[in-house]
Amino acid sequence: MTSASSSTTTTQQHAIDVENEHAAHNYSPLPVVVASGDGAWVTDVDGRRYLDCLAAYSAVNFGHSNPVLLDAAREQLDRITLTSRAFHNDKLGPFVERLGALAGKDMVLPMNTGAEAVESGIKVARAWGYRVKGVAADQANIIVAAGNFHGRTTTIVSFSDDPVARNDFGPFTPGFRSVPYGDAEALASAIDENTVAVLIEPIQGEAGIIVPPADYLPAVRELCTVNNVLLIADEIQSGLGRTGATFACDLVGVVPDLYLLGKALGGGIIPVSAVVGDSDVLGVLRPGEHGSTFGGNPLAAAVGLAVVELLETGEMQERARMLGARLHEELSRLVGHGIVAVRGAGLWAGIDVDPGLATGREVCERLMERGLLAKDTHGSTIRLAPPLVIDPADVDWAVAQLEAVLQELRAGSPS
Ligand code: IF1
Repeated sequence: MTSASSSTTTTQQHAIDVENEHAAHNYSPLPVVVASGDGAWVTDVDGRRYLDCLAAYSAVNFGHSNPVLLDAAREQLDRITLTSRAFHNDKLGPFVERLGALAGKDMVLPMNTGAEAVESGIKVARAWGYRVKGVAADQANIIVAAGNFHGRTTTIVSFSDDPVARNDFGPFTPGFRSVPYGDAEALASAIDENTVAVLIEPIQGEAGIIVPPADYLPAVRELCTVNNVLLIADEIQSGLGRTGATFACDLVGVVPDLYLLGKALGGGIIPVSAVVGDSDVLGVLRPGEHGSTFGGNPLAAAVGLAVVELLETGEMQERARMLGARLHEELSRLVGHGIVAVRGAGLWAGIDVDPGLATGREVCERLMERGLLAKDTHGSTIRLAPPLVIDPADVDWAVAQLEAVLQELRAGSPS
């Protein structure tokens, strides 16, 4: 039995057992059963509180039960929630107009999940390649980066290099080339006349919050421009305030041709995703070629518009910048004391635990015992990505819990 589950109560264990018996086993959650949330904190079925330092993989950037977003959702719930795109609805226009403006673009393709935004970006890039760039039929290729995470569909896992994400899910979709992340020369050699797009995370999330060298994305932008190739930035996790800017691309002054957005765009309430670009690219889509029953629905648009309004003030980005600086400064003190390296930007940190000390999972279990929820990745890395509404004192408290767990582990004491 793990140290974490030793404190699992009967109420928790019952909920876990029912879920395990009837939900497919595609996850291995920490043994905590969350029942409610407010801001950066959640409460379990026994009334214990935890600081949520995962924020649903950044889908809850603006906090649990954000009152402004809930009000927007409630107001729309009482009017109309779903119309389909067979008709117009009075919320979609304002949403796409304001989201486009936030990104400095004039067109938005509304979808639901992140994977759908990625799939949509791929389809748009291919159609643009054939119809605008003049690539011969079915010859288009798209360049991606090693270590990428863009979602779970069969096409997207086709260009993943994570065996767990791909094995036994073939045959795979052709038309993708993978190059090392952070290496502009490798990318330059991979481009040919049939390259229609480079699809990239400005900061790689699943790979362990990998921040590329500062000159990398500008070099990729330049290569794309010179070779008439679309730059598609997957900002599904890095965008919408997380890194201290509206988009992670802003941190290095890069403007992609297409932004892929998701997660926080739905305010932690419903899935809302989008491809955002200019009409010379997104305008290639013609009626009937692409769509979604739920994409652009009035409830999604109302929540998405409220999210855009939150971001228009710049307040959330500023919080992420200020508190992120504090988080990274505090974390850097732990390097050499059980922590090997810390990476990230804004309120987003990838922390490599000394593999001789513990696995990332073990650290997360001990953090959970202390009332902090975080998630491991790739064995020894843990990620912190609290809601941007987190109190400054809670940032310090989170680092103090990590420090305490490291001390326990170094002393070899049980939790
Ligand atoms: C899972 C990670 C995070 C994403 C980027 C597209 C998508 C994601 C950059 C797809 C999704 C997720 C989904 C979740 C775990 C997760 C994740 F650990 F795998 F890397 F966030 F850190 N682009 N990320 O990060 O969006 O279709 O899920 O809405 O799949 O278990 P989605």
